[in-house]
Amino acid sequence: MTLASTSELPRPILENPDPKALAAEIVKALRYRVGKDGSVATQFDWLTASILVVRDRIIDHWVKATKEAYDEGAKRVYYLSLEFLIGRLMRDAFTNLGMMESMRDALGSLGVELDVISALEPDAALGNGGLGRLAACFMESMATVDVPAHGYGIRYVNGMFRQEIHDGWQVELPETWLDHGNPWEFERRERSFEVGFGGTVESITTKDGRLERHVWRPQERILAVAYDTPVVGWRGNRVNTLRLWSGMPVDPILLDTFNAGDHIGALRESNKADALSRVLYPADSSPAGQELRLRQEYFFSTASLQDIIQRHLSQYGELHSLPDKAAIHLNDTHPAVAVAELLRLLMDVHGIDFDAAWDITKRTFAYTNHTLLPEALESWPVPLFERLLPRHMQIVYAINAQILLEARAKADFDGEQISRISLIEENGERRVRMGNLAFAGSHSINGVSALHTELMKETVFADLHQLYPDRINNKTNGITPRRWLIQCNPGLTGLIREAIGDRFLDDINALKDLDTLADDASFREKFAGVKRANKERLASLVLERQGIKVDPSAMFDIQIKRIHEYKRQLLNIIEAVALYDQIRSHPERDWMPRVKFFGGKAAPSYHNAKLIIKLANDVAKVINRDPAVGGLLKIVFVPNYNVSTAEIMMPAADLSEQISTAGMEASGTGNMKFALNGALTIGTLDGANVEIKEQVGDDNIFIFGLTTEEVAERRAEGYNPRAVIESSPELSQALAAISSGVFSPDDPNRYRELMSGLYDHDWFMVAADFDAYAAAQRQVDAVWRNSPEWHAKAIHNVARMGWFSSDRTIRQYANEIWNVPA
Ligand code: B1N
Repeated sequence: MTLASTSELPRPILENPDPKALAAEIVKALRYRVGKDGSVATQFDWLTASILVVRDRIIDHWVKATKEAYDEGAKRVYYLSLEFLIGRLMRDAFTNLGMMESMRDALGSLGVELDVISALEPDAALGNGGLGRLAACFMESMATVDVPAHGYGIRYVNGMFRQEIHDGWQVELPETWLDHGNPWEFERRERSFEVGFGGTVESITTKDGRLERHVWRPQERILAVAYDTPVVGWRGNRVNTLRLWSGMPVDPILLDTFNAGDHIGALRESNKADALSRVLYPADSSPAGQELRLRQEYFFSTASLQDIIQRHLSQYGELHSLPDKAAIHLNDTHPAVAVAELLRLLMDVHGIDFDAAWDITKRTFAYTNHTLLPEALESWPVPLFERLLPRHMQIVYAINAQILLEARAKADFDGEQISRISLIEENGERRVRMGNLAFAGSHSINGVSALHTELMKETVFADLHQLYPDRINNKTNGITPRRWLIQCNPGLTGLIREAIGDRFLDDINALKDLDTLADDASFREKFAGVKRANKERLASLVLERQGIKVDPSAMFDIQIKRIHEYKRQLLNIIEAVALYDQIRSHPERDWMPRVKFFGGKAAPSYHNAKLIIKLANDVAKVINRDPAVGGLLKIVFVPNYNVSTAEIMMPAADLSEQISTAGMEASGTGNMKFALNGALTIGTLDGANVEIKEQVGDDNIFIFGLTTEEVAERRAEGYNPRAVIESSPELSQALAAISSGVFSPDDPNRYRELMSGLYDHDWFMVAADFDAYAAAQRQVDAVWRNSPEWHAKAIHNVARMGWFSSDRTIRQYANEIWNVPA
């Protein structure tokens, strides 16, 4: 697929290599490494050859960086994450090594189009949403600010599912990103570790009957094999490693079983190993409570720890210095079992006593919390935990005894507080609380925005915070400006370079120099021209993929993120219905044309989220076809929203929808991507929106709705949504229309329950915020009508978003949590 691409950079960012020499390298790689001649090569072959050429350059930096860290005895950061949503890697590598233009020319001279082959690279979609994408931005920023780091995760064969929309409904299809091989990765068979499950624990005693140590004898054993991908930072400064584990059977085939005629049974081990790294759980902000998930969590945690320990021992010969040389970061509670596993390895394998091992553990680990949603807090039934990880269960009890002792020693802790900090939940079914385990085992626990961190202290971790008041700290999320400005928005990057020079490429805060240009009419026009070109690119994508024609001069109003009730796509859709009603009733008014874009995946088991996708599509069908609307309002649901689609949509947005119920979105990072690319935000005072408002200024953002405190008050005083709805004619009409089947004539009752849910409980306060949201939207229209004013505000947004670079975030982690130079 070729898109009318926006103008590329006017001049190379770095010294570009000679295109002639590059072309020769590409041809050589094609011949000797892909094994093809130019005359028979497919577009995929050219892609592979191009990746191999840039990869060679990366490897030189990689070897150097790894060796330097070793020689200097530098402290390393280990980022444990069940998700890395990295997307495509080739353009990113070209950008960071400053060879985009040379590669374009080199390929061009061979009759190959860079844009065509780069669109063939599959997205590495090893994550669900913000949490996984944050891990990817962090990996790039750690390389950029020169922190020696390894990311550790799972090499899922099937990443995030591919979403198709059939008759308005989401259909999930497996994503097979490895089908054409993966030229970025290196299999490291020699780096493999055993992973055990089940079995028994033996206590070994000395002759005089003293307990010497515990030995876990697992019933199942599986191998974790490493696959390494180099992660290159800006200007190739440093290259770090993303190490993903793949499951392998210890015995690929049980020959005895096979020979006895049980051919399927002979593959039992192989299938079990396979299952571990087969598929990413497609649930965002909700735990997948199945046994396989706990197995995945333990699988990658133990493999990573064994690897870290082996590296440390080979360099330092003992483990007491581990906290000085290794900072292990837990990305949410998904790797929290690592706390118990490190203790086990230190005690049972390396003979360190509990007190010393516990001290090493706490000084080594740090943990980031990403959500307060009660249903998203991980906990595992004790019987399941005990069956899969019997030794870890004992260790969890030992840790629990330790922290309960510390809590009782604090005079002011009552029984209820004690029961809340316990690692074991006792009401009803007994469960292991992974958040409490991660907290207890870490010296630092951070939230991902200022508001979220305060709420952590007041809610889920209130008691643990009282017990350990120095541990909770804030690290507001960030995004890498390489991918989310320079690479995805070459038009804007070129304009900025022309206007303020290149300093911002290395110091993103230099974007501030744009501030004064907001008053410069000719700059504003150029800025508008870039936005227009980006909107044309999105318009042609939507035309090509979906056959929908949209007008690039209309306001592009975009909400792209996972579909979740707390994110309130429903509020946006209902407002669109109300607007539709208004346009039809008052066609004489001066309406500003808008296109509302939606995109996002619903967890396959999340009924209401799937219904919301269907509703967006149903509403789109009616509105888009109604001649009475005359193109003033269009709705587009973009299927299969992913990192690559985001790279096209972020630069094309005029308005960014960040409208979660206050207190529920921990941070958000899409909000940052939009604003950095010159969209204005309409949003609630939630997550990082609060800090975006502080940075861009109150005049350059549209804030509406209840605050976190007000949401809590309304709920406490017995919120009555029915009364609210009845007092808002616009809202009542919109809900009545949806409920009565105006948008679902084929099944008039389709949305009845979804709507009655709003009348009866409306947990997410859609009704309470509706009028304020609609009013804010009309204010958006008023500003949009004054185009110079709109663009001045947009320019202020770009100028003031530098603080949200993940380089800033990573420097804070480095200085305040990991204690490594950055
Ligand atoms: O993490 C992002 C934040 O910007 C978002 O606000 C937050 O919603 C997101 C279980 C999660 N929190 N929790 C998850 C993902 C997968 C899963 O299985 C929970 N994702 C977030 C980055 O901080």
